[in-house]
Amino acid sequence: MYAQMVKSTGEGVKTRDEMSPEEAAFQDRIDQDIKIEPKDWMPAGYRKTLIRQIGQHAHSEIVGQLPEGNWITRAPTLERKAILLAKVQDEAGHGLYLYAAAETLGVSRDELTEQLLDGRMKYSSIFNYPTLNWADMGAVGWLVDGAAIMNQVPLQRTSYGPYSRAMIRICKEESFHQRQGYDIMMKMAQGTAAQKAMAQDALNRLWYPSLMMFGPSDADSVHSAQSMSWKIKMDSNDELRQKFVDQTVPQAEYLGLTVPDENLKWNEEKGGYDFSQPDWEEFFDVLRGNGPCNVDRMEKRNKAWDEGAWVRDGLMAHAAKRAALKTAAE
Ligand code: BYC
Repeated sequence: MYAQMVKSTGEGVKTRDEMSPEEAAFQDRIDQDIKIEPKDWMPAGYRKTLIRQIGQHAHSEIVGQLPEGNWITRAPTLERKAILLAKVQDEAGHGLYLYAAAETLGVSRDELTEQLLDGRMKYSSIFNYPTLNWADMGAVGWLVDGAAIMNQVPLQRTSYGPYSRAMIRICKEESFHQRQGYDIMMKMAQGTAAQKAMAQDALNRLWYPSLMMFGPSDADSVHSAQSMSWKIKMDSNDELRQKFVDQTVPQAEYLGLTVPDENLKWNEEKGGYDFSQPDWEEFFDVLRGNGPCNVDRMEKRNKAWDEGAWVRDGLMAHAAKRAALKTAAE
């Protein structure tokens, strides 16, 4: 139902005949793979879609620090703690590159943050699920970062210059994140029976939420058609989900773990796996704020924002004083 509701708000893709000369020239540049830069003319819808997608992506990186940050103090060895700390710090960096990319479109980081905190902007559904034990750190790195890379590697070629350049660095770091997660899974899967059971349990709980990261099915995706014609998105939600399943199933087999899907089967004809879809009702319910951790995540972000107010105020006062001194000296 929610899918139908959001779908009805989607705008149709204009045909060439419906485009103004400016819009047609813009589409030509996109079709020729010429990057769009901040000072170039762009349709209002292109700017709006980018702000929504990049902003949502930035928020996901920042909120995504919470489920993993929760485990830094409980990592089993000093080495694992240092690796996890570095990964969580990387996510903060990703958020910052992405906020900076969004700022080139005329929206400030503070405005975006306020929209996240009052619920007007989304962040990835996956971060509304809890991380219950150490195996979840492995599964998050392997599956969640694995899904993130699957989505973000094509975005390195996205049409908006600052976004595509941010993606290049982010993807390099995500690749390390995915490897560290798989390494944790390997250790657990080859450990004691209890450790292997923890790894299997983490896979069982995080498999379907990871499939949801790619967004609703193509039939229910509101923005895909327009975003793909503007090359803001390079592949459809279902195409990326299929690639993710095809890449991840052999990795699970190598670990000796079982993907929790009775319908999972190699389909020779299509050259990929047949698999069960996630529970889309659950997905839309999480988007409405009813996931297991939505309330907690937003409380933590609001608290961090409120407690950081004195730092922002201090910086603004310092900047104002410097500006006043500069004016007085001129
Ligand atoms: N979660 O028309 P659709 C990461 C919303 S985390 C929440 O298909 P679109 C990482 C969608 O916004 C990964 N909402 O949308 C960080 C839309 O609602 P609105 C973050 C979702 O945008 C730390 C509605 O559903 N990656 O990297 O064309 C540690 C209809 O969907 C989700 C990105 O953000 C979802 N999963 O396609 C580890 C990548 N899916 O906005 C890892 C960039 C859909 O109209 N983003 N919705 O109210 C994208 O590629 C696209 O935005 C999506 C969705 C594929 C996610």
